[in-house]
Amino acid sequence: YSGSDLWLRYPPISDPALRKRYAKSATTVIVQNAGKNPVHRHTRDLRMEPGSREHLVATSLEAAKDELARGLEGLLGREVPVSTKPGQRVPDGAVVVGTPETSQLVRRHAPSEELRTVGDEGYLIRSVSRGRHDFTVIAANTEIGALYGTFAFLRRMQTQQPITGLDVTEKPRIANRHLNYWETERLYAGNDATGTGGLNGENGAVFNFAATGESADRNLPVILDRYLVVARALASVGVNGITINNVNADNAYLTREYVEQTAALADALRPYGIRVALSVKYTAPTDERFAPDTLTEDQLDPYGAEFRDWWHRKAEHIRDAIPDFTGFTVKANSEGQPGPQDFGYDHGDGANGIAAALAPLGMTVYWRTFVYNADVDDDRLKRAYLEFGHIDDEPQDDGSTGRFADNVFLQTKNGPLDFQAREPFNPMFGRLENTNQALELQITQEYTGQNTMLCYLGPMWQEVLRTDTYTTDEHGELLDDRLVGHIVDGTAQGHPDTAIVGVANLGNADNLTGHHFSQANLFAFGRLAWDWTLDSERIATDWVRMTWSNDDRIVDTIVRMMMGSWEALVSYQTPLGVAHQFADGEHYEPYPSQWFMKDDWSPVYYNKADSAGLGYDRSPTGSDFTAQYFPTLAERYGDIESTPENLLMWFHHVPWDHRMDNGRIFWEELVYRYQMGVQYVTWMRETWDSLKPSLDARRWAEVRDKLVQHEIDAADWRDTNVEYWQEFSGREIPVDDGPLSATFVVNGTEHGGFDLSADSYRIPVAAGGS
Ligand code: BDP
Repeated sequence: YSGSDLWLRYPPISDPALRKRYAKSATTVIVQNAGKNPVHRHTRDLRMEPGSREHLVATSLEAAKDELARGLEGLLGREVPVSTKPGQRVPDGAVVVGTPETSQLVRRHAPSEELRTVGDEGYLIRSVSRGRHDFTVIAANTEIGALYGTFAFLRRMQTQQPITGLDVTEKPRIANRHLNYWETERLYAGNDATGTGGLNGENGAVFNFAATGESADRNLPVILDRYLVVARALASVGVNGITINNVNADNAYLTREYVEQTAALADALRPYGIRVALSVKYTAPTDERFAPDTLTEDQLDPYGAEFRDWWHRKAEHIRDAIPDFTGFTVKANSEGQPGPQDFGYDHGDGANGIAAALAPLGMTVYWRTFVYNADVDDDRLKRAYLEFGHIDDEPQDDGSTGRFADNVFLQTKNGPLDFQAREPFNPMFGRLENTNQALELQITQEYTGQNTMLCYLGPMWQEVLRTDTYTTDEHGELLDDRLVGHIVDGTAQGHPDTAIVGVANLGNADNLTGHHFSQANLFAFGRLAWDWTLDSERIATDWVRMTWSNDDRIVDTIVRMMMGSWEALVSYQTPLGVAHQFADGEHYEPYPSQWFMKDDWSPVYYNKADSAGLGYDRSPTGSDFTAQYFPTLAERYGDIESTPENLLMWFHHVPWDHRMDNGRIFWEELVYRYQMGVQYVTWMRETWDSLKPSLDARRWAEVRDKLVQHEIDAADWRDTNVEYWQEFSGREIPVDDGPLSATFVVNGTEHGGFDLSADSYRIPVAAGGS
């Protein structure tokens, strides 16, 4: 088995008693009027690749019906009759899916006052008894809500929970749950790059219209099986949008030819509730390929009619092909991308200019805040707040505060640097109060082991979302419910529109993400985007049950591997708050001694290693970045004694003999952390070996190969760093009195004697963390 179905594999339930119980409660599928309201389709001749397994659906209810049929057949090991007729009789054990509009059974059995509470995307699942008949109703106000409910019902079976006595109501906490899709530029998901060029002339992208050699026939794209697997999987966790091209945008995506292609993709994704957006370059209006419809640089005035009309025309053209197009993602004045500052305007002017062009079309601008400039700042981390904070604070003529338009989201990475394995949260969350903010997380593992290292990111996102911003009001009083999650879900600041964005990791590998365990990160992103209060271990457990096995022993073992894997990676790559120690370019290997092109692209800029110690002083004695946080955290992070140890070097230049909480000196703890991290990987490899008899051969072997390489590369991180730090610390490699079962080599000398007992492997998961 290749893993190509992600978590929607539906293998037969092996426990016969359970299978029988489930079969009794899932005898028939009833989805009345499933094909009644076909979603818009722009491309007349949308078709699947020859010999494909999936087929195109025209409505979300059809998708729900097909999914139930597919899922039940797989799980129960037999076909289950499906009915779409508007008949009255509900057989015992039926599963009824629909909306009040499509189904009189839903009208009868799903109380409308309850349905009202679940909104546009929520659902209720309820067990109903009528005389001798028991059945299940999955009801929603919209077809997409009904599809989400269907996946939730199937998930209960996939994870072997009860499907009787149900009274479930669910709705998402965040409205826009989007992916940004980067694989077109960087192939972190380890895709097969040997295929033919795709839409964008790149290899390895999940959406690759030319993959079947039909490039001559570009306006009649073929939908590959995997697009629909991805669409189903994303719908199953509630992802409802995707920006399909890289943030370093290519204007080609705005040409007629590309829009046609994108429209075909949008047609295929639409029944699954997934809407499409595009990344654009701020200066696109000057691109010659749009001639004669181009502007001069002088006309790039975001308040001018030419600029706004140009963007309006482009958006309108896209809207004609993609009526539910969501809008544009913009990376401006960031890493060499052009932006309003090049023409004497600021981010507010630029974002609002495009937003004004989109507003009449109901579209949104996702304006990224990933800006930095080491030439003007002593600390790159300060830039975003310096450029965006004052615009958010600006008094307006109408008496309101904040200049950004209502249809602008500022899209901000979780941490102030750049998707490092551990960062404190970005102070933009909380500090900005009057602007819609989208949280950007990186699902693709650019800095977290790419497709080689097993690193489950659920605990990291949980840590970010549950971190307290310690927001105070104008009198300096602490406010309740000001975790990062409350800012993002709109409850803290009363924003009506909310968004979370994951930089996705989908490619054309058989298993779609390169590493089988990277699938878990996509799954976890979707679940947390839907409900950020979910526990990452619960999510991991669901994923393992849906993907690998329902055997409790196996589930426990794999979940245990996953839960410590992120903290382990932090430990062997960048422990105790040191960051960005990567070799230039591909961001996988260590190179702590490197100076690369620019200060703030260089490991030495971040580690500041010297004979006194290690780490970046961002306290009031250093760059004073800490002042961007609210007072409680500014104080806590400003003082080395109160800074959480996992962020020590983020905020301080830590003396080599600084005393840690456990009594060790900093140097010893540092080396110990590197070693612990590697030991965890060794433990994962050994543990995985023990699962060989219990798992399917191909996937087991593929993960085993990854773990072997993972262990080698983790040891390289440890040795390279410890060796380099030792040049500055001048101290011996510490050992302790534990049983000797592993050694490591630094400067040609073997070191060992760390406590390798099982407990030391269990790196605690820091929930609530920084
Ligand atoms: C960095 C990536 C780069 C992205 C950039 C961004 O290395 O490819 O373009 O982030 O977020 O981490 O814009």
